[in-house]
Amino acid sequence: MFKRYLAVLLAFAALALAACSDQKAGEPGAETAEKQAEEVITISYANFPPASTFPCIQMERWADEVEKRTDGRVKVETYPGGTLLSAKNMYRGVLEGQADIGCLSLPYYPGVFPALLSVNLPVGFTNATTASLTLWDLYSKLQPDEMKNVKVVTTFTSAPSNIMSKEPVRSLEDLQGMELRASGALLKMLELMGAKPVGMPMSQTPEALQKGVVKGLVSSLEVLKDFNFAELCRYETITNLPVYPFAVVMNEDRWNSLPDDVKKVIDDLGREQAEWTGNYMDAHIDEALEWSKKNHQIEIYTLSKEDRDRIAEIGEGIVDDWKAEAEKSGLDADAILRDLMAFKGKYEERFPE
Ligand code: 3IO
Repeated sequence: MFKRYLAVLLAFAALALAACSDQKAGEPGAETAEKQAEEVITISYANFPPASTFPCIQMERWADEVEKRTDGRVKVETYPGGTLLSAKNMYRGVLEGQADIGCLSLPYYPGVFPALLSVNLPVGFTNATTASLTLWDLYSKLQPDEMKNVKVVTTFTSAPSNIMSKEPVRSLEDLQGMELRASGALLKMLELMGAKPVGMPMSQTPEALQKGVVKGLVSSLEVLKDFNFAELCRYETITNLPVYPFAVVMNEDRWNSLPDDVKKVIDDLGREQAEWTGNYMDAHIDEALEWSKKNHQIEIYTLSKEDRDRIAEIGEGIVDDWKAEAEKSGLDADAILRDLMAFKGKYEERFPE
């Protein structure tokens, strides 16, 4: 009896020893590296507008590309429509790690991103591809302090902004006192043009239009289809006002925790994604306008030379205001504008209107 007990005990001891020595015998790094390679890394990505809109279309494209290029080792969980973070909570939520990645419309954060908000100025961008690549190049060159607490994954912009309204705006005269939703530099511009600008994120605009809090909005025209704004805003006025710059940012600790090969996949995608999104936006605007004409019989107006000159004059003042603000933040505003215009010029040649 005792002998048998001893035998079992010895067998267990032998097994335990074998297990120990096994672990010691193996190369210590190899097993963990192998495990890491098998482990799926899940990254959460928050976005504020509905899934059908361009910031979310580009998010799904980026997620697919990252999953493909890492052979499925990275899984990106996307949260459109403010289901994880709302427009105004996005930046804080990423800094605090509630989401790994978040999509920021920079004009929603006055004073927070002074250098990159130069791309929100009335400098005459004619398409989203040019503006998106200009923003990416400007970010890459400046590496501004305002982004030092996050990893910038990509950047892009909307297309130039135009007026979409419930009542026709055929001239600046028609605009007087009209409540229009906008954000960023457009607020001051619209005020000087005689409108009554109301600042709010795009995600709150459908309700504001429904309730009559605003009589229209100022943004890129693809929203006529993607939010079905064409139903309420049948009148569109071409103004070629500023684009909205966006940055997709990642929590810095989360970024630092990623393996080098995954970091490389994400880094390699940054500029490509900016161009992809610009292309998507520019093509989608044409499609959305066709759809809106067909389904809601929208009317499109252009302004007189006189009104356009007046808007250009107002725009110069807006640039001066930004310069003063940027200099207060310790930035070399003239140098930033010079870089911005140089990148813009380069891409305009490659992507003419
Ligand atoms: C925008 C924002 C969210 C969804 C679709 C959009 N199209 C253009 C914009 C830019 C804009 O107006 C904004 O508020 O960021």
